[in-house]
Amino acid sequence: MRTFKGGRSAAAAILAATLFVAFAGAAAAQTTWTMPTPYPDGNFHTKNDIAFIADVDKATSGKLKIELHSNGSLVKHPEIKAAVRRGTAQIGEILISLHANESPIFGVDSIPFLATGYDAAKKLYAAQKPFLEKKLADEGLVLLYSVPWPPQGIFARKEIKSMEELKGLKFRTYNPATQAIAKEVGAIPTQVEQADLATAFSTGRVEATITSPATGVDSKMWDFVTVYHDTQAWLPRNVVIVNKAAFDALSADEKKALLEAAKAAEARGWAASADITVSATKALADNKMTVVAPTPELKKGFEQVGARITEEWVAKAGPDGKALLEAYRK
Ligand code: PCA
Repeated sequence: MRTFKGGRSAAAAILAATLFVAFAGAAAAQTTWTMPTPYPDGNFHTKNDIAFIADVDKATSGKLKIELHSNGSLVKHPEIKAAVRRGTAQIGEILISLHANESPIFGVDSIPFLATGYDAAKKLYAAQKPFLEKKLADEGLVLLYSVPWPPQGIFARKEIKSMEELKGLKFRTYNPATQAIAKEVGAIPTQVEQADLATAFSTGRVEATITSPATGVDSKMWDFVTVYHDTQAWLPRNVVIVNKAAFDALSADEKKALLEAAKAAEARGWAASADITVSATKALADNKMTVVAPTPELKKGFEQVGARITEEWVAKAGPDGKALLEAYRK
């Protein structure tokens, strides 16, 4: 009995040890990254991230797993960049212009009317990229890919025919540039993340905003406002960033897989953004919103505000900003 028992436990011990070694081996060979992102699952940026994660999984045969936490569920948007810097999250997505107060370089994509279509936005990204990568590298971050939102328009309860009509409105902002616009026109700025946008409108905390038709659809803006002004003022971009130490810890093959998937995600994301501009604008109309082109007066007033914001940006951004704009305008 004793012998039998002893033999059994020895065999079990050997089996357990074998399994332990096998699992430990697998665990050592597999890396899991945490990826907080700000926008909801149905959003085109998030869908693009999900496809990116699947590509990475496939190209590394499951060795690099990325766990997505969308809609600010794990880390709130304003904290995502810091979380990736610290390495509490290895990878994350942010609207880069949210951080324009840290460096004007981060905010160049949100200067009104500097780049208003996809071709111009692409050119601006190319001009910004070396400066952006350097700023991020200073913070221990690697840029993986960057995708624009559709061009930005004004959502309001009635048609706004001039910038003066925004005066006194409770105006939802999402970055320093939209705060600056609100201040310029005498609106009352309130910073609200997209994740909280519907609540902010439904409770009356805000009554107008500038954002994309994509966000308009994500947040079902037709429940709160009636008019979308297709001003096409700028295309703000999201970036997906990685903690440099986490990146450096990958094998050469994994790095290659990650960078290739990122390249594909960037191309796919730009194409999706352009498609969404059309389909989401249509969806606003289908949901009984009035979609209008800006009146000449609104456009002129908005452009004047844009010109003042451009001047302020140039004054703040120094030699790097000047070089960036020269590269863009070349
Ligand atoms: N949607 C995001 C940022 C820009 C956009 O189109 C938002 O409204 O928060």
